[in-house]
Amino acid sequence: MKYLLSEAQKDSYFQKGFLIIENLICKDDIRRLQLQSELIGDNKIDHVPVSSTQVEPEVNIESPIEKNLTLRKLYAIAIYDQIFWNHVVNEKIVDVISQLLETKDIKLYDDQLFMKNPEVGSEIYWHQDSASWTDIFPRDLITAWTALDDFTLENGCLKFIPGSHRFGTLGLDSDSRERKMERFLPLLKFKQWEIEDIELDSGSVSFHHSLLIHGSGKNLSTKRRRGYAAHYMRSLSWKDERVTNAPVMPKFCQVRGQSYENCV
Ligand SMILES: O=C(O)CCC(=O)C(=O)O
Repeated sequence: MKYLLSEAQKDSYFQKGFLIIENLICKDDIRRLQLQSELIGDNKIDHVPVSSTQVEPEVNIESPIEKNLTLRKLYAIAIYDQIFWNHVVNEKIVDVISQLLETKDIKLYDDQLFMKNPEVGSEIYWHQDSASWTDIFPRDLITAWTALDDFTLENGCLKFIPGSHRFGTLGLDSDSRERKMERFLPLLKFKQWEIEDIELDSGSVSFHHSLLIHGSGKNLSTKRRRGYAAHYMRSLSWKDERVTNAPVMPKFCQVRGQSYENCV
């Protein structure tokens, strides 16, 4: 193992549902990811298919904003792009995941590059990731979320509700915003549900549990706020085929260790 967590870091993750490691990724690697995200975001390379792109929901088609600035996010890109795949298998990140999941057998569930463009970069409302990834059990996947830019309150940094992962699945992702409010708001009123804003320097990585309630603000700055989220799970996780509302995913890729029969 290249990167060993202290007992205090592990305890903090289990208590709070997230762990921040500052400056985990070296400047050269971040620069490479920044350049590649601009090329992909500006549609200058063609190995990432259009099916991997999602446009901001509230963008007016008549708007004078250039098309590449309307991109909300790209997903499932590491399977097409070597630079992002190299990041997914970055030893330091996978070492952390391995210690937090307490296994050496790890697969990638999915990955997402959040572009959060200026002006149109929208808020991401409170949610739990496992409420969308309904068919994967156990519901303890971990997202390694790498800051490609500096993250501030102004440009819409991540927001976490520490400890919320310990309360199970609290609302389905398909719930309306009002319904989610109904479910989450009573929780937010307790003192222990204070919101933590996660301001980060580029190169820092935030690891969060798939049941942690989180979101991010609107981008009120004049520049893109790019964050790359890779979602990891145990190779021993299983997919419940009876679940009908789960996203259709490409084949899950092995990141470290081995795979198991009848598992993901
Ligand atoms: O980057 C963001 O703004 C939100 C990220 C997020 O919700 C996630 O990675 O699960």
